[in-house]
Amino acid sequence: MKSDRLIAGSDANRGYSGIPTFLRSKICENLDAINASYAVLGVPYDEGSPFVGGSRFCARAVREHSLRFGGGAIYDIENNKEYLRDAISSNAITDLGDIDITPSRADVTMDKLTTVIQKIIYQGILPIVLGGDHTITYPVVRGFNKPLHVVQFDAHMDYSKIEEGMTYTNSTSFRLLHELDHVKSLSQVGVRSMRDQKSDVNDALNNGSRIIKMSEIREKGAENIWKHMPNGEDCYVTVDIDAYDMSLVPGCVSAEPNGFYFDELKKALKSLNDKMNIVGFDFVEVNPKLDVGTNVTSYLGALTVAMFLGFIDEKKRLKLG
Ligand SMILES: [Mn+2]
Repeated sequence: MKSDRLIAGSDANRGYSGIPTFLRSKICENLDAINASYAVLGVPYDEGSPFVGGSRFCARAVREHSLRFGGGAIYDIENNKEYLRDAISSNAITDLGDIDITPSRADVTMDKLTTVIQKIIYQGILPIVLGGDHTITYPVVRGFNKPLHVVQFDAHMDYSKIEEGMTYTNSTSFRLLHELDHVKSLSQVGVRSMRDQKSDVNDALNNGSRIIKMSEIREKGAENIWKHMPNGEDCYVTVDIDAYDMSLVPGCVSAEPNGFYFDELKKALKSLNDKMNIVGFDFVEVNPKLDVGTNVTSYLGALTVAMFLGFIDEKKRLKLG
């Protein structure tokens, strides 16, 4: 360690110092010339939350807690692997900052989000989108121009009918997304909330959704739930923090019991990445204002995002040889 260093910059190794970009990646301000393999984008939007707002601070909190992974890699002692070391040192990850929210104009904000996603995709870069609430997944997936499968990790269906013109909410996102022509399939994993409506579940099933309940995950094992997915095809993944068990996520307004434990979600993400070609993912619904003092929910979010990106990056590097 250098002792003559004056400023904790991009090589800072203390979680509380430095400017919080995701994993201390470099900021890119020119959307039309992104020089990276992975682009992190924040969407500080929570106007789609019908109960307690505050998830607009999710992206910022996840970035902050990502700084706690010092040492230039994500190390997993379980398999003695370092993830993302080359990606971090070669600046393969960049941080685009946040969508410029237009308050009370969800239509405008979500159009901006779709436009930015299109720009990222056009350059062959994999987007990593940090919410915000779960509204954001529909405008993100709308920005993809090729057929893909969507996997949603969530305690809830988010499949409500559009009522009173409320298009962009976190409970309608997957009904809208499922109607997109290029969405080849929707898998809804970990759904268990007893606040969901039977009619919405029926609609999703009738539209071809594959709902994978916790009972099925525990019976088969989290790594054995993807038999219905066609090998190697493009897949977009969205992780709602409330997929995790209520006991793990005090900073989430919609937490539910009987959810994923960390090792289960880890296995599910790893095996999904092994089987499919992941073309992008988002992470949503941490509400730092509700969290406990240590902000464990934001930390779990940063860990989940960094870990999943690590799996994706490892597979890409192995392919390249
Ligand atoms: Mn959700």
